Amino acid sequence: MKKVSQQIIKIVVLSLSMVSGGLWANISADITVKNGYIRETIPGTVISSAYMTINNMSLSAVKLIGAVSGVSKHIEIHEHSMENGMMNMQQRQFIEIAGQSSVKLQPSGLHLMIFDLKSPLKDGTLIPITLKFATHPDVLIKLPVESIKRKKSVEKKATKTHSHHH
Ligand SMILES: [Cu+2]
Repeated sequence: MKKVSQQIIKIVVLSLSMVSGGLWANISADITVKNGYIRETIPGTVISSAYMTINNMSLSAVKLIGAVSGVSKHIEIHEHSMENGMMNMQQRQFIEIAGQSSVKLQPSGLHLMIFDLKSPLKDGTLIPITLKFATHPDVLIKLPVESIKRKKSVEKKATKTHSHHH
């Protein structure tokens, strides 16, 4: 009887930690994606970029080797870097995420570059993206489209309020 109740508690704790992972937490067995978003398309352009934190909870390293989505036939892994005081953007073949660690894709750093958008991405919509790994099953995530303006106000709010774990 004691064993059973302990197991139930474990399950409850596990599901609680998933919920507290955030509204846009995307769960697979050992890879989670948090704080993801896609930039709203700037009028007159057909590109966008996606940002997120990819957490690898397994003991071994995983390699993100690409991404696919219905909104575009062409998504690349990119990295911004400073070279001789100039901002440079380079394509990367993969992003390695060491065991039990995470990698942050963020403005002015690593990002997914989305080319040739079939239609403009609108603020507030959710875009499915499939992340491809070298030695791990695909991870399907859904990222909200956010305008630069709204992203800034959300960040402001987040620093003001404490997060509550229910
Ligand atoms: Cu880029």
